[in-house]
Amino acid sequence: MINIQIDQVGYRPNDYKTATFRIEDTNSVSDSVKLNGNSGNTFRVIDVINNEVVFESELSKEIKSEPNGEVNRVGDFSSLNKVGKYVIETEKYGKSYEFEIKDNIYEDVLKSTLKMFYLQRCGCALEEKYAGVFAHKECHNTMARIYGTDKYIDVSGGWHDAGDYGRYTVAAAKSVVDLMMAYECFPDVLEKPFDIPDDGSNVPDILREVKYELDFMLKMQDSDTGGVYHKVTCSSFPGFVMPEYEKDELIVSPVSDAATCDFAAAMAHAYRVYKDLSKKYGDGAKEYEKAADTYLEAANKAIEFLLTNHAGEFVNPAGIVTGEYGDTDTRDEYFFAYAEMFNTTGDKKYEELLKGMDLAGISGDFGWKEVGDYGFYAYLSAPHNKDKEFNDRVSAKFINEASEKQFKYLEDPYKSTIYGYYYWGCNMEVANNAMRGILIDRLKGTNSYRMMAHSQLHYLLGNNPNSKCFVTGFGTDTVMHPHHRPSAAVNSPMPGMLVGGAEPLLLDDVAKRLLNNKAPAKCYIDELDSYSTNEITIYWNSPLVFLLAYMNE
Ligand code: G3I
Ligand code: 9MR
Ligand code: ZN
Repeated sequence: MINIQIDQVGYRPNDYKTATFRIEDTNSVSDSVKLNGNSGNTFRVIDVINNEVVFESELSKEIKSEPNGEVNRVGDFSSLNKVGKYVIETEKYGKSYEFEIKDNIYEDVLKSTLKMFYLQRCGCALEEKYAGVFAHKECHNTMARIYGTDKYIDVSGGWHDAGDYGRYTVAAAKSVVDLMMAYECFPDVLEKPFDIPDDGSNVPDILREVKYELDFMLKMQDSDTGGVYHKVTCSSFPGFVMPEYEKDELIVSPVSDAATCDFAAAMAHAYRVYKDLSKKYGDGAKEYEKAADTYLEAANKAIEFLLTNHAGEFVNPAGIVTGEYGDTDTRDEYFFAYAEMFNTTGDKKYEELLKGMDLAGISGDFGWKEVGDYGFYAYLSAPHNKDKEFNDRVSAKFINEASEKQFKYLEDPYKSTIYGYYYWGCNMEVANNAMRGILIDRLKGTNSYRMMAHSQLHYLLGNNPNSKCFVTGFGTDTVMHPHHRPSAAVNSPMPGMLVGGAEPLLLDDVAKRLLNNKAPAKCYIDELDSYSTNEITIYWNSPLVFLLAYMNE
């Protein structure tokens, strides 16, 4: 067992770098272990090429950590900024995995987490040249039946949501908005290609890939009312087959308010990103600019629906058992929609709608369910004249919630912002929290979330109590059995996917069987059937892309 955890992908020379030492495993009463060894309050970093000690420093005092089920110490080696290959060592706690310090260390993992979206494409064939063993024939291209009717529509395209092949509007919206924000914040980094089929347009791969999803989303809008269908799936999940073998009837589930709001928000945002692309990328981008107009029209139609109708909360209709993505509180979704519309159009009418909402009741976060932070950021970053008093209130709300999260990270020996609060897909929140900090720093022109952002990435890439690099294809102890149908079908993990992480409620049979008695942060298992801890999704990857783009700046 490795008792010294580090970022297994490595560090850039000037990154914030801490290693976490497990000195006692108090995980459960029955398997409590006291690690042996002699005293030693220091740790050393050894250059593995010439076996020299290049750094030595004090360990922190002991920290008893209930959520991790451990007693830990922490070693800070941020000031070691020499490029090289290293291992951390102590007499007492053994060795870490080897790791590198290098410029551009996160280049490949960024490329791979972006390529993941292409590999999740639905409705088209994936060529071997780009997809390797994940190549497949066209999938899910039949007309889809609108639930409860005998009307069929074309909703082909987009990305498979996760380990399953459903396509869900609220999940899609989060993913595209994260990726667009990443491009807006770090265009130079994200203009780099990531090996997807060319279209001769000179538009960056990331925007071409996002358009693939946006164009699918357009098809999910009911052309009569402007309302947006919640999802398209078969009635239940298939076995572990490649996507073209899921051949059951596709069913479009009813329109929901959440889907319509998130759709309006994403489309309004997309208009800003796509409208002027030919200035930067030449005439080949004209077609993208045309799409931008379509996105704004679609957003307007969705808003019309929202102002005059209520589709209500989504619950799975009888007979449909795929992911529900239900939400009982859609105030944050409305806020998101109106704020993005305000940012895009500058129309005061949207600011009035926002001001008419009770801010205190709007839940923050960058989730599929809680989307308030997207709304807050869209409002705060809007380039128009704003109501100063309201702007201050939104600003306070966005920033106060962030500082609570930053505080938690300082307490955790593994420096994670989700310390003591793990749930299905919580690795997303790790990336989300970093993204929020980075966005706040950009709004304020500060650099106060730098260390927090760095350590969130280090947590995801190996500095966690599971000793696991949570991104497939990377790290020394990497995820091998994600709950992901294509990976299971070809018996090899598709690279570049972030898994969900610890879920102490033990919500699948494998977790119930194997994680019983584990400390909350250790309720993770690299098993195919553990969908509550080891699945992947497009909207867990998307904030990670944002964070990695920042780390590649
Ligand atoms: O909203 C509550 C929050 O108030 C509470 O503090 C927290 C702590 O447990 O839980 C929150 O609810 C969680 C909810 O997600 C929102 O985050 C539930 O516990 C949790 O069980 C629920 O998990 C969702 C899961 O579906 C089951 O519904 C995941 O977020 C969501 O990512 C996942 O999505 C599935 C799709 O349905 C199907 N496709 C795969 C995808 C990934 O597993
Ligand atoms: O594969 C499904 C995954 O995408 C979902 O997140 C999860 C929860 O809805 O369900 C998975 O499907 C399982 C189903 O719920 C129960 N029978 C076994 C299925 C595959 O593991
Ligand atoms: Zn498909």
